[in-house]
Amino acid sequence: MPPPEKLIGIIGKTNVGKSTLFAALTLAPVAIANHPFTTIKPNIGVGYVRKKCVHVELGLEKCDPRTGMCIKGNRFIPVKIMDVAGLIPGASQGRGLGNKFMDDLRQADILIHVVDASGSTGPDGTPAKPGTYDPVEEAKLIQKEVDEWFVSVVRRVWENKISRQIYLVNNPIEYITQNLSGLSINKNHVIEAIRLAGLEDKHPKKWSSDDIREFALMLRRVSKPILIAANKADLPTAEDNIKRLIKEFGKENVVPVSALAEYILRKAAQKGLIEYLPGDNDFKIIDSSRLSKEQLHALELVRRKMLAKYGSTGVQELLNKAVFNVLKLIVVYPVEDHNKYTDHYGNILPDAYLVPEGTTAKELAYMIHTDLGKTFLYAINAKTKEKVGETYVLRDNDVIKIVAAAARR
Ligand SMILES: Nc1nc2c(ncn2[C@@H]2O[C@H](COP(=O)(O)OP(=O)(O)O)[C@@H](O)[C@H]2O)c(=O)[nH]1
Ligand SMILES: [Mg+2]
Repeated sequence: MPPPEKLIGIIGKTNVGKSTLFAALTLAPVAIANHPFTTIKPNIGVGYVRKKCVHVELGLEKCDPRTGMCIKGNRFIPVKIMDVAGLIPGASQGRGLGNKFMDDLRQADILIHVVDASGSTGPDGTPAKPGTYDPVEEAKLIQKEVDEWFVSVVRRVWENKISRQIYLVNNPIEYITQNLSGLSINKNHVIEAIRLAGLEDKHPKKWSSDDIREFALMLRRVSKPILIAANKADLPTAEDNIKRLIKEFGKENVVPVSALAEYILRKAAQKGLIEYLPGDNDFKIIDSSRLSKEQLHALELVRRKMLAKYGSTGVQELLNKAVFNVLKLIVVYPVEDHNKYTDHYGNILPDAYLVPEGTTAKELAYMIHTDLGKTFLYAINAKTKEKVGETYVLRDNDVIKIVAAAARR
C-alpha cells in the first residue's frame, strides 16, 4: 500500500482563472518519466510540490527520482490535482450543483478556492470592470455553500442511517466514520470534529439537530479545509482586495497568485526560452534573439508585476502551503541501503513519500509493502545509522531503511 494519495480540488466560479491555474500547476518544468498514480481521470492532473532535496543535506552529487524530478537540488514531488467543474452561488440549494460537482467535491482532501482578487469577475462569472466586484464577499459565500452542502450530506446520512443504529453499536466513532467514508474522511477527522464542536462528553445518540450541524461544520473544516488563491494578483486592483482577504481569512489561508504569470513562465521554460523553476523569484532569458518583442514584454511584465512585487508568482507557494501547511504532510525517503541511500538497483533516493505528520516507522513499512509491515523488525535512520523501533515517529526529511523478516518482493 503506497502512501495515501491526497487529492487537491480547485473550486471557484467561472472566469476567475481555475483552468489557467490547473494548467500552470500541471505543466511539468521539464519532461518527466512517470507519476505514481494509478487512476487519473480527465479532470485530474499531476502537480508537484517543491522541496529542498535531502541529497543536498547528505552531501551527494545527485539523486535518481523514480517519480517526479530533482532539479538543482530541488525535489519536485507529485500530488494529484482536480479541476472541479461548475460551482455557482446558490449551489447548495440545488441550483447548478450537479452530481458531477458533488462527486468531485466528496473526493477532495483540500479545496483551493480561486477568487478573482482584481474584482473583475461578476457574481455569475461574467467579466466586470476591475475593482467592481468584491472577492471577500465571494469567498465567504463559497465557504458557506460548501458548508451547507456538507451539512446536508451529513444530515441525510445521519437521519437515514446513523440515528437508527447508533444506539446499538459499540464504537460510535468507528460507526460514524464508516457511514461518512464517502466524504473521504477518516477516524481522526471525526475525533477532531467532535472535539472542536465541544461534543466529547455527549454520546452521539443524544445529539440534537444543532449538535449534528455543529459537528458537520467542524468535520468540513478538518476534512476539507479551504485555501484561498487570490488570483490575478498581477492586476493593479488586486492589491487592496488581497489585504482585505488576508484580514478576513488570515495570512495562513490566503495566497496571492498569478496563474497566468506562472503559465507564461512554465511554457517559456519548457520551450527552453528561459531558465525558470516553479517557485523561483526570478528567471533568466537564455537567448533573447529567440523571443519576439511581445514575448519579451510579457516576460518583463511578469517580472515587474509579480516576481519583483510578491517574490514569486505564488503558484508553487500555493501548492506547497496546501500540502505542507494545511494537510501537514512531511517527506520521507525510504531506502534499502542505508549507507549508500539507494534501492536494490543502486538508484539514489528513488522515492520521496508524502506522509501525514505522526506516521510511524511501522506504518511506513506497510506503505512500502504489506509484507514489510507484517514482518517488521526495526528501522534504521540512515542519517544517524541509529536503529529505531516500530513506534518511531518519522520526521520531515528522514531517510529510512526498514528491516523486516520477509525480504522485499
Ligand atoms: N491578468 C490575469 N488574468 C488571468 C489570470 N488567470 C487567468 N486569467 C484570465 O482570466 C480568464 C479566465 O480564465 P480561466 O482559467 O478560463 O477561468 P475559469 O473559468 O475559472 O477556468 C482568461 O482570460 C485568463 O487568461 C491571472 O493570473 N492574471
Ligand atoms: Mg475553466
